[in-house]
Amino acid sequence: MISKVLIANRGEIALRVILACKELGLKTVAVHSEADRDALHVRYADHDVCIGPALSRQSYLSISSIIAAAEITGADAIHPGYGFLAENPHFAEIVNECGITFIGPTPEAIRLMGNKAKAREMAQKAGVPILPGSDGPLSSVEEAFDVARAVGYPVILKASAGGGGRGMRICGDEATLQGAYETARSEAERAFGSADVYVEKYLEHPRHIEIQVFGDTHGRIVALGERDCSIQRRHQKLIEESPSPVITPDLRKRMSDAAIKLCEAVGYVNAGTVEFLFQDDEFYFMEMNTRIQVEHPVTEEVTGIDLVKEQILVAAGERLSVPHGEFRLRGHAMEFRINAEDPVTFAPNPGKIREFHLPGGPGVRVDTAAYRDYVVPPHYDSLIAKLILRGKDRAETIARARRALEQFIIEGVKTSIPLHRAILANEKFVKGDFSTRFMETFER
Ligand code: MV4
Repeated sequence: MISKVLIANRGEIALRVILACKELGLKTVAVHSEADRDALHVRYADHDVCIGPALSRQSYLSISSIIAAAEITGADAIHPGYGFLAENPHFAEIVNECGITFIGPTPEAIRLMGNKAKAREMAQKAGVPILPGSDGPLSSVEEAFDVARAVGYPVILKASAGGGGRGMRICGDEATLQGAYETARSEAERAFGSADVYVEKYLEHPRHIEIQVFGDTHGRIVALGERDCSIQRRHQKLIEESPSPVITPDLRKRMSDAAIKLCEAVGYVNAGTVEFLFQDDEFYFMEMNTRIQVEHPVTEEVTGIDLVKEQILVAAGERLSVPHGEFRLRGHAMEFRINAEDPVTFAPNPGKIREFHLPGGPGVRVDTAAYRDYVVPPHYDSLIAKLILRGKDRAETIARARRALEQFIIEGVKTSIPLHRAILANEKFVKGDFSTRFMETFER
């Protein structure tokens, strides 16, 4: 069993995990940097340990400091949240070797899925549809030419060790591919420590649809519906929703079966997400994330499952609480990421929050660790709140989103609230008619 959980994270997700622990009757340990002394996750935890200076590398990314904090406080489990060390297989391995329960998948699963070329190969072997492209990493530019000629231009070069949009290159013809190949390799080497790149057919206007999956240590794996995350800018998601306006029950079933097949192939346990590109009624495996995601509340709202509590219980060896048999999504949910940033340039806008008033009422949930007079530090990502709405259908959810964004008062820092209001006034968004390129042409 687990009795004391250290949360190796900060911000809203650290608080989210603490709340789950409290409901399970578990003790909590917050770790924090020197910049986060006044953070809410520190206030709400039973114990807190300062693990280093503001800089992430010296605090939230410092494996030795975090392990030391766990040893000192007697924590018997560590929840990594998202970002920071959440998908670092080395960290998961060390946690396990110290006799501490890592609340997440095995280091092997994290490592396998962290290699995007390998993940693609495993997906193909498991019978999951992938886009036509190279078999594993490319060994020469000539091989890239051969594959591109076979699948047809445009193609996309991706770093094997990349992911989340980093280290990608779209090539419309052979000349572009010639130039991009070496640049992509050297960039990948510098950014990820591996020059491996692979190539696949490029889709011009896909939607980003991801399936929430969950495995327990008794060999059961379930799929908990999809999230449509197509509304994003510069690979930062802005709005996520479930169900997707374009996914039929038949497609949901087929995508879920595909996601489960991949999980079975890697012996997946705990929470995960299988990402797909969706275009012209076909879906293709993109990558798998081996963590709880920022947008997990959207799934919680339509399934009624507390995914974070489930993560802890499954890590403690319990069976999934999800009932067997027919599975349905109930109503509709959307999440709006509220960042402390300039709504036009998207540049981070840290500083003191002078006024902070949360929306409430039916169907409204806000996941945040911010408060009035809180100073948003410049050292970390700019997410200060997630506004989550639930409704009986998409129309009611949108109506709630509009009024909740009107009700939300944040002063002192610029936020993405005005941008969200503008998106909610866009006819195509309201119709559900969009792709991942929506923001490229979005005009306010
Ligand atoms: C693609 C693609 C089109 N075709 N792959 C971006 C994030 C990374 N996970 C992979 N990405 C993409 N891969 C092929 N073959 C388009 C994207 C993409 C994208 C995907 C999901 C959400 C937003 C996106 C924005 C730009 C590009």
